[in-house]
Amino acid sequence: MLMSRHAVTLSMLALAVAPIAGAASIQAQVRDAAGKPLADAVVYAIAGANIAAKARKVPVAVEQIDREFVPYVTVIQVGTAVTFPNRDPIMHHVYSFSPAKSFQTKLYTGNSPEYVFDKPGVVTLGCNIHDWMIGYIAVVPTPFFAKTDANGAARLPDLPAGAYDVQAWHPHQKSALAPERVVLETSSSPSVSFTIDAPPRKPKYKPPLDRMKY
Ligand SMILES: [Cu+2]
Repeated sequence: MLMSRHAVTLSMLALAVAPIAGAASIQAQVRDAAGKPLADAVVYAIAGANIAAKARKVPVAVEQIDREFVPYVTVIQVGTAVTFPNRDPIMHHVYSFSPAKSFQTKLYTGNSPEYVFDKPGVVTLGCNIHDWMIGYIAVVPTPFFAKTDANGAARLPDLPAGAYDVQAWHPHQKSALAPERVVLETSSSPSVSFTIDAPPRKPKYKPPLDRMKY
């Protein structure tokens, strides 16, 4: 009697943890044309039709710090809300003319309004006051995304088994890449690598702060 009750409890526990234990992941390595690790590349996986994908729409902030957008590259799922907090003691005027999301927040300090990015695509951010300020938001139609670190590495965790098209993008890329087809077994963790011909950022002239009007 006691043993069978114990057995039931254990099997229920096994069921409850099964989806996490069985999840797969993808390790991505991105390099530039010279073979060097490429940071700030976006890697995302488009799931096959029969894969249940939970939305990942945690609101994000793209800050302005020391007259730069931080982070330089942001990746979000379509439908995510974004704010643009200005942490500087001077005003910024953030805008985008990109088709995926066009908006502007006129001269302000502190918090900005919240904008929902409801279309996939690349959004280029600028500031009307500070010509050199530039940032990017990649709006992707999937909850499975990551950004490469300084070693050019990115990991897509907690993926249900199935087929995916894995895509890489970088704001400096000279041409678009073809996706890599990856078929994930339960608990597997395959690696994919991408080479993106993306020259380093060439920052525009940024005048010293004491010469600025704003
Ligand atoms: Cu500015």
